[in-house]
Parts: sequence; C-alpha cells; structure tokens
Amino acid sequence: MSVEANGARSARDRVLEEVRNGERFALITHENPDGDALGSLQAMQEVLTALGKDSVMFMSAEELPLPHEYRSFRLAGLVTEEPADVAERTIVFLDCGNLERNPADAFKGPGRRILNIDHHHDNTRFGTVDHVVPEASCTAEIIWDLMHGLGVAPTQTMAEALYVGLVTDTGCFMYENTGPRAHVMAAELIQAGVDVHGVYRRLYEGVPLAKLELLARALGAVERHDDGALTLTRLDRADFEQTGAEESHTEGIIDHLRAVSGTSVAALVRERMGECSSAGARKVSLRAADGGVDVSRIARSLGGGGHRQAAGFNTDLGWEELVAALREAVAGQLGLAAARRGPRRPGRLAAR
Ligand SMILES: [Mn+2]
Repeated sequence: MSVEANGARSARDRVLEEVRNGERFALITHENPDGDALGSLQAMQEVLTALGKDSVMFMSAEELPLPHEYRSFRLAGLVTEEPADVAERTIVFLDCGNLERNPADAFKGPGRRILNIDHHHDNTRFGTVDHVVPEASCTAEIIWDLMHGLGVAPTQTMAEALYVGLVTDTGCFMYENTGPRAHVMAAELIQAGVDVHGVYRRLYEGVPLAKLELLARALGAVERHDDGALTLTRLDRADFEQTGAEESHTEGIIDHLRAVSGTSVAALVRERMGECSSAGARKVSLRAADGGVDVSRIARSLGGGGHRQAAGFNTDLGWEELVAALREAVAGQLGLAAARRGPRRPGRLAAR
C-alpha cells in the first residue's frame, strides 16, 4: 500500500512500530463523525485491545446520541472527557484531514505524539507520523491493512465496524473511489462474519419520519443555476424546527441533487443550529457529479476542505453572496475541466 522505493521506512512501517511499542493510546476522529470515522475508531480500538494495549476512544458529549444509523456502534472504551493522562498517550487521529476538524485542544498540545491515519488527499500532515493514503477508499481500508500488518484476525464486531466505513465512504461501492481493493476487503470482512443485510438495514432503513419530511422540504427548495451545472438547495432553522428533524437527518439529501441530469456540482446549504464550536452561520456540503470537477478546491477557496468528489465549508456569507460565490467557483472549475479536455465544442455547456 505504501512501500517506498528508496528503502526509507514507510509511514506504514512507522505506525506499525509505534503500535507495537506503545502501551497507552487515545483515539480521536473528526467532529460530526460519519460511518468511516466511527467504524475506523471502533475497529482501531478493538485491534489495540486485542494486542493488550490500554486504549480509549474520545468523542465530545455533543456528538451523542449518535445519528440513528450509527446507534448500533458499541463504542466500548468511549470517553467524553479528555483523558487526564492524554500527554502520556500516543494519540491516533483517524479520518481527520486537519486539526481544526476536532476542537479537543488537549489532543493537539505541544509535544503530543500523534499518529495521523487518513485518506483525505488534502490532509495537512499534522502528525508525528503521517500515514496518509489518498488511494484508500476509506480510512477503514487503512485500518484493515494495519490490522493485517499487526497480525490481528478480524472479529465479527471489528469486521462490521470496518464494513460500515467501507460501505458509507464508497456510497455502497458506487463512488469512483471503489476499486478492486474495496471489494477484496468486503469479501474478507463478510468471511469474518459481517451481516451484510443487517448492516444495510441499520444504515439505510429505520428512517425517522422527520428525516423524510426534511428531505421533502429540501427537494421543494431546489434551485438550478447555469443550466443546472450548479444544483443546490437550502435548509433553514425553521425547516428543522417545523419538522422536528435533527441536523444529522440532512445525510443523503445531496445525493438526490447530484443525481439530476446536467448537474456538475451539487450543494446543500444548511443553517447551523449551534452544535459546533467552529465559526460560520451556514454549513455548505458539495458533491461533484462530474469527474472533471474537484469540489475540494472550491471548498478550500471558501475556507473548508475535503475530497475531490465530496467537500464542505462553513460560511457567514448571506444567501445571495453565497450563491454568487458558488456559481463563480463552479464556472472556474468547468473552465478548467474544459481546458483539460481540449478545445471546447460549441454548445457543450448548454448540453450538460
Ligand atoms: Mn473517510
């Protein structure tokens, strides 16, 4: 996965060595953890426990209860207070592209020993060891690889945790990051006892009615700009209050926008309810519907980050300004994409 041709010890080897030699660990992931964050956290915790290590998982109490689709995570060993001995623990950041994505300051203090394990291509490499594998479909895939390197056989719960990360980050094996490795990993995890249909039901069924009502409002407010190249919608505070929906119920809405014919970039703009400590009145999620577009560049230019296909940022821009900024950024991206493909054929944009 990360063999280095020059013979220098790879980040993978260094992580394996840190894990073998370390005794106490503290695991952490990004705020608003998704399936890959939670799956990687739980699987890594179980791998370390299997090796006889003292490991704790940290998550802010604000994250609990978890969104309904992730309630089946056992998260044994979870703490919601920063551990008093955190300075003596090896800190493992999982699926976290930069330090700002988690507000827990105790984990970032000077002299901290940090293993940064992630697959975001724009990871800021903040660790003592940076094991960043952008080719990996999910962070869970990297944990799966490390598990092998450490000689740990997956238990059923480990396998299901990793499988949740794999399924959610690959959009059920449908996103572009789905390669042969993702399916090899799935095959092995199923062999280790994953209840495939059970995981599917827990992740994608049992939907609260409020979530459906929120989706209806989002679909009712769809706007298309520039012949649909930018397809976006918004959810305001009143939409959450009147449906009784939670912020996590926005999950999946953007996929409906991305799927619309002619869309290059889909955006979901939601008013924030004050659950996070970082700034910004609105949270914007972006998805690329077109391989030539890199939404992480758009997100970065507006103060956020992410993957080429999926990214986001927080903003204090008003609605009109925000739409104008997004339209401009999308136009810039489409210009770039067209330039990469060679001379633009007449009518190309109109036909998208
Ligand atoms: Mn991920």
